[in-house]
Amino acid sequence: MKNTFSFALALSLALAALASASLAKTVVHLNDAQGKSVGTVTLSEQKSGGVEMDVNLQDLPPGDHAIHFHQNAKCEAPDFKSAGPHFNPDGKKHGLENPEGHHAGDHANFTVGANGKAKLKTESKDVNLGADSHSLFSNGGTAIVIHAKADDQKTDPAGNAGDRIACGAITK
Ligand SMILES: [Cu+2]
Ligand SMILES: [Zn+2]
Repeated sequence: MKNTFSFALALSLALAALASASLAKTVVHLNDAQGKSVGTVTLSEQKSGGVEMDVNLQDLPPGDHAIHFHQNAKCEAPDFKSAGPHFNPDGKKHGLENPEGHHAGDHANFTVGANGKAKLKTESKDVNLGADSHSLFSNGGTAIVIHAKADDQKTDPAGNAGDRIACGAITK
């Protein structure tokens, strides 16, 4: 009887732990160079590994833009250089098409519509919200940076993507 109870308790604790692990989620608030909010990217850890990115941005220049995870959770306007280089726990080179790549922080370009808005769901398989070296919370956190131009996906170290026009810190 006592054993059955302990087993049931252990099972429910394990299930509760599993449920909370699968719900790891964080909302990243992005600001532009003038310090104005341009919306959010909500990150959700996926059971299959990787992180889903629910992008909800506004007041950005229309067209294709690079989006990356950068190394530091520091977004100091106006140039956002404080965010550092691309998140790169494996010491690789830049670009999804680079044979020596790619940084874990690299990502496909996204498009801002004529109305200045971007609403999409995308995913990065190279990062997580856990505790290992690929966690976006590593070393005090990382940042999402949006650039003025598209990423060419091969030029090291940053894909010729131009100025950093928006930034949001990723911290616990
Ligand atoms: Cu970048
Ligand atoms: Zn890169």
